[in-house]
Parts: sequence; C-alpha cells; structure tokens
Amino acid sequence: MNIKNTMPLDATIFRAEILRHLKYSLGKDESHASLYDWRMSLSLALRDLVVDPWFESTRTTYEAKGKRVYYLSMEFLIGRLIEDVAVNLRVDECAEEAMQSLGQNYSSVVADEPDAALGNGGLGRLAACFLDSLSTLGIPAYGYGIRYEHGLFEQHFEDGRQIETAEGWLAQRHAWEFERPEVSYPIGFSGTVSESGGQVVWSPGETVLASAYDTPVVGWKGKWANTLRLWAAKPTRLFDLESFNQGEYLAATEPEALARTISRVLYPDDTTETGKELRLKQEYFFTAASIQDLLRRFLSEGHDLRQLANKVAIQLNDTHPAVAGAELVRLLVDENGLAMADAIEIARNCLGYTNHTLLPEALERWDEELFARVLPRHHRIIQLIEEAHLNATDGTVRIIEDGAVKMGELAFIMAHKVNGVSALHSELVKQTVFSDLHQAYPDRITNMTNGVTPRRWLYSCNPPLRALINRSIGTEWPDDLERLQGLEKFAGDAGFQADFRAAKMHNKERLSDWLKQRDGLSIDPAAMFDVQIKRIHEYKRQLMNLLETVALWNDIRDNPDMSWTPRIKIFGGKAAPGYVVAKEIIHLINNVAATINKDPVNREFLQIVYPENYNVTMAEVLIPATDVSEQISTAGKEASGTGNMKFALNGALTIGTLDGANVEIRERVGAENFYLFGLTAAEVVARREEDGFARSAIEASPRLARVLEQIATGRFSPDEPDRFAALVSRLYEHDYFLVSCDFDSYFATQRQIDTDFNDTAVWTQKAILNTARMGWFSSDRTISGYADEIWDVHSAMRT
Ligand code: 26Q
Repeated sequence: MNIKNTMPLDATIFRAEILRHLKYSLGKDESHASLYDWRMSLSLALRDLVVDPWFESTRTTYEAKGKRVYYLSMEFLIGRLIEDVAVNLRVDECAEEAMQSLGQNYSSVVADEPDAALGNGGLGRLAACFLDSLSTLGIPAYGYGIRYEHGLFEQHFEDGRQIETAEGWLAQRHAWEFERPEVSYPIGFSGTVSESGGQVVWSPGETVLASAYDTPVVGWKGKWANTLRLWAAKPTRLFDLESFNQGEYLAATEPEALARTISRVLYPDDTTETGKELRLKQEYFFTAASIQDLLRRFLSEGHDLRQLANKVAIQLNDTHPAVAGAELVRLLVDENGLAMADAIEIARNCLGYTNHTLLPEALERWDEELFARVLPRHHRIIQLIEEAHLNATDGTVRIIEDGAVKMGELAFIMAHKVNGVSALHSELVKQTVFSDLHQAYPDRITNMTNGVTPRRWLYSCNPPLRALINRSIGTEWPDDLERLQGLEKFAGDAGFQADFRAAKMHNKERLSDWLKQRDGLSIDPAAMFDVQIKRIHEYKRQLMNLLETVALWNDIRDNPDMSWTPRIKIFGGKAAPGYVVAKEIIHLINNVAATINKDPVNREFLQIVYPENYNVTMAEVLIPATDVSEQISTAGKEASGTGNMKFALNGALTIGTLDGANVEIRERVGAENFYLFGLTAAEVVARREEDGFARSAIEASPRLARVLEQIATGRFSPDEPDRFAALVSRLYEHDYFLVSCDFDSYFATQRQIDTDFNDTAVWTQKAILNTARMGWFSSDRTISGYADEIWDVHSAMRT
C-alpha cells in the first residue's frame, strides 16, 4: 500500500484499500463477498498500516545495536486483533466509517474474528498485555512462543456438564501473520551423546524443523511495533515416498504427522499434574528454536559471545521455557567452544525467571529417566550446572533429586533475577518454595506486580467510560494511566456521578442484549451484576460464591417480602478436562442455576447466569458491565490475579481476600472502597493445622450447614440425589481451601454490599475512586519495572 502511516487516515482512502484487498488479495467481487472476505480485507488493510512502523522499529533497533528483550512464553492469550490494531493506530473510527460506507456492519465483521486463544488464563493473557506495553514503550523486543494449530478447547454444557471440543482458529487463513519459510531451525530429540577429544557431540535420534511465523505487534499511536514470533513444527522430510510407492499411503505421511504433533495443541491444564513426553518436547521445541534464533541475530551483528548479556535479555514466563538455561549453555560450549563455567555465567546474566504460582502441583518436575531420554545432553549439562551451584554456595538445594528434574530450581539457579508477580506473592516465594535458594542468593528474588494494558482493558472495551474520561481529563491517559487520578476531584460531583452511572448502565444493557442474542436469556440491567470469571479452580473458590448464592436464595424464600437487592450472579470459566472436582463444581453451578432461575418466589431478586466458553472476548463484554468483582481466593494461593485489576479499572467494586494483588489494589483504591473479608495468608496456614476445623466451622454456621445439606441430598439434582454428596463430604473432611472458615465473613460482606449498592451516590463515588486510583496497574508500569531492574534496557523510540 502506498499510503503512508499518517493519521488521521481518510475513510475514503481506507475504503479503497479494503476494496483493493477484497479484489486482489481475496479474489472476490463485492457482490459475492462473504463476511469472512470482508473481515480479511479489513484486516489486511489494517495490517498494511502496521508494516511501516514495524520496519522502522526494526531498522532503528538494528542501527542502535542495542539490547533486545526476548520474552519466552508457552502461552500468548491474545484474543481478537482487528479492534486492537485499529485502536492502537487510531483508525478505529475511520475503519468503522469505511465499512459502513461499503454497506457492512463493522461490529459484525469485527465479531467474525476468532479469538487467538493460545493460552489458558492469567499467565498467557499477561504475556499478551506485556507485548502491548513493550511496543507502546518502544522497547526492542520479541515474543517467542508456539503457533498451536488448536488453541484452548471450546466449552459447551450438556445437561450442565462441561464438554470440550477442539478449537480451530487456523481453519481459515488469518491476516495477521507472515510466514517466514526461510527462518527455520532443526530441533533434535533423544539419540546419543559422545565425546571425542574433549568435544561433546549430541547426535539426536529424531529431528523436527521449527518454522517461524511473525505477527507485528503495534503499540499505542502506532509509534513502534515489535514482533511476536511463533514456531510451527514441521517434518525435516515431507513424506516417505518409498512407502507411498508401495501403496502404504497412511504410513507414508507418518513422519509428517508425528513432527506436526508438537505444535498441534495447547495443553489445557493451568496447573500441571502431567509428566507427558509431548509437553516436554513442546517446551524444548520452542525454547531451542528461540535461543538459536536470538543467537543467530546476535552473531550476525558481529558481537563477541562474551558480550551476550549486554545485548540479550531473556525472560522466562514461568518454568515452561526453563530448559533455556541448559540450551544456551549447550550452544555456547558444544557449538561455540566456551568453557562450561563461563557459559553458565554468561547464560545466567541473560536470563530472568518469573514465578506465577506457589501451588505445589503446578511446579514442574520431570521424571529424570524421561528427561534424560528426550534430552540426554541437557540432562548432563544440568548435572554440571547443579555441581557448579553446589560448589559456589554451601547450600544443599539440588536440581535433580529423587529421580526428578525440578524446573523451578533450574530456572532459579540459571537466572540473575527471579520475580514474583505481586508484593505478597514475592514475599511468599522467599518464605516458601524457594526459601533455601533465597538464603543462598539473597539478592536474586524481586517483585514485579502485574499490570494490564489500558488500551484493550479500558479504552477499547469500554467506549462510554472512555468518552467520559476524555471529556473530563483529556486524552493523554491511555499511555500515562496515572493521569486517571485527575478523576478524583469529580468523585463527589452529582453530574459526573450521573454520567459515570450512565456509562455503566450502557455497558450493562450491552451485556443484557448480548446474552439475549446469544443464549436467549433476559436479565434486568438495573440489578447488581456480580461477576466471577476465571479458570475453575478449588483455590479460586467459585464453590464458596455458589454456596453464598444458595444461602441468599434460602433467605429470600424465607422472607419473600423483604426488600432484597436484585442481583445477577454471573460465572464464567473453563475447567481443565482432567480436573474432576472443578468439573463437578461447574455441574453444580449449572444445576443450582436451573433450580433457582425458575423459582417464581425470587425471580426478580436472584438469577444465576453461566455463559458457555468464557474467553478474552467475553471478558471484554462482561468486565465493563460489572458492579461487583469476585476476587475470593484462599489467601496465599492466587499469585496476583489480573482480572481483579481490569474490573477495578472499569469501576467495579471488589469483594476480595487479602491475596495476590488484591492487597495492593486495596491499598491504592482505599480500604473504604474495597470489600475485604476472610482469613489472611498466615491465618490460613494456622487454621489448617487445627483438627476438624471445617466441621467446626460448618457446625457454627447454620446457614452454611443448611446449604450443604440441601446440596448433599439432591435439592438441585432430584434426578440423582447423591450426585454432589461426595463434593459436600469433601468440604467436611478435606476443606483444603477453607471455604467453610471464610463463608460467614463472605456472606456478611455480601449483605453489606446489598445495602451500599442501594445508596447510589455513595456506591458511585466508590466506583469512581476505583477507576481514578487504578492507574498504577497499567502493564506499562510493570514493563518499565522489568526494563529498569531486570533487563537493563531502554526505549529506542525516537520521539
Ligand atoms: C505446566 C505444565 C504442563 C501443563 C500445563 C502447565 C501450566 C500451564 C499454565 C501451568 C501453569 C499455567 C498457568 C498459570 C497461570 O496462569 N498463573 C497465573 O498467572 C497470572 C499472571 O501472573 C497470575 O495473575 C495468577 O494469579 C496466576 O494464577
């Protein structure tokens, strides 16, 4: 396209560009164009606008020969891109106008785009927010990951049970990526390791190719664009012609199918219990490709490998790419002749490791036998890394222990900085999982509290609030989010409050319409929208939320004439397919919903809504429409949370525990604007030690006992009365996440919320103060922190 990226773009020019793509890229005539054709044409026209800033950024980076950041992540939970790109380029209005003039409904075209769901939840979405911020700040960076053919499964409910089906975002060609057939690396697995004359040679028994696909990631105002490079696995040999010629057609394609398996599908666990060989291969596959790629780039600039850490910062998004340490050492020693000790030192200076969980079941460990079989050379190198570490410290922490390779220890020992994702979490990292390593390396652990991109999570998903903010404090806030503080002075202003409420009401109506259209449901936008959306996990305690809902239902039925505050309980989220208890919780939510929603006594006061297939796009509709944000994990278990930030930023009030970033959110928005309940992390640990703590808590709470009795005896599953008996007895016997102990305090806090919600002026003031004081939680602030404290990199943007 020959139009330069000079904004504002004229809608007529843009319209011509869309038509040009329709004709020449899609080969379609206007009269025959499908929704897909229009979407592709629009996307390609937008993509053209990204190319110039992208080239410019790449050129600037090469010329500066400065340091680059490499963000290695198994997951990038991106969502849709059309609106994101249009907004960042400031051509959203122009794009809408152009589509309209072509007789196309812009929202329908935007809504036709499948979510890029290359992630499970928080960790993957964080990576996507970080890409947005890296580009907005003009920091030279690459995201590296896997181009999964199938993203996170799609969720349906059948008789209230979760059913998973394969997701297929690549079924139709999409517009955002550029295939790079010339960028490909061989990735070896298994085989043998031999030594001759001090030179170690690994001869893999199996090799696949990692082939690059690049997606430009443009930042705010289109000033800078980085690259997300995703690797697809391909066979080294396409096809076994000999088998084919012998008539063995299936066997002939086997090598291809086997190789492609590696990038076939995203693992749908968000905590691991797996020791699956394929998962290990995925991890090594994308890590090795990325390290080879960044080394090639480094060497092509003519630097000496000893300078690597001055030019390269590699961030490990959890332990999934932790083999990077061993791989980098392998390349430095085996392929470039460096001494082992030097290589370890150089690698460590390049690497940073972010921990996202303390849950023991989520800490990756590989069976040593499996690891040594798949990665024999790395197994040996890890032994040497361990040896060097034991010699350097008088510590006793091992990487390989009890027949397992512990990836957390490997990542920690090979990183110069290790960070947690909220203040509380980082302290707990020091005190629990890595306490011994923290003693050995006391300067290593640091904190980088998570953040979210305000472009997607306020500007684009909340047009009425965006407009109000623009009118009130100007338009400079999207890349300087602390400016939202300017809203504080309007918090008590009746006129501003009315506008703020009108924006919220608009979003609630949008959600109601969306639910009506999608699921045929009717909900009253005047009711309180109380929302819990996240992966289904016992520690996140969706069950406690549901028990409170049933208790409220009981109270309403007991006193139907009292003036109850109408409430819609909205749940959203997927359970890992193998997580049996989480799936039972989903089933129970749906069964309770079926009973409560058809009860004429409380219909106007209480409804439960659980739309299928929660994803990024659904979050963009739900969050701006929310009054009450549920952040109710057992204290000490949620590393940070990022949904909590999105809600508060959009003017929802939080009901939450002192867990993860809730602590910091509460400090910033003010205790009086946050509904706190429940035990603290320290109290949780102490209470768990008490014999029969759950049974005593339940016996002390008639309200809770009654609810549990109803569930256990089939009040919500009359066709199978003992369906949930085991789930309930589990609460009595092993209430590891202390649902029973926090229930009463949670219930009481919810009733306080009922009261406060009715005092419109007070409630609105609290909501405004939440928005006004959430600026610190921009992922731009988080990334600036990583840049200064961990990566030592700077913006390269010419201003
Ligand atoms: C590992 C091995 C095998 C299969 C799956 C996995 C796996 C995949 C994903 C393990 C963990 C995850 C994801 C973890 C995650 O999303 N953690 C969340 O990270 C957020 C960003 O820091 C935090 O806000 C959340 O608190 C944390 O739960």
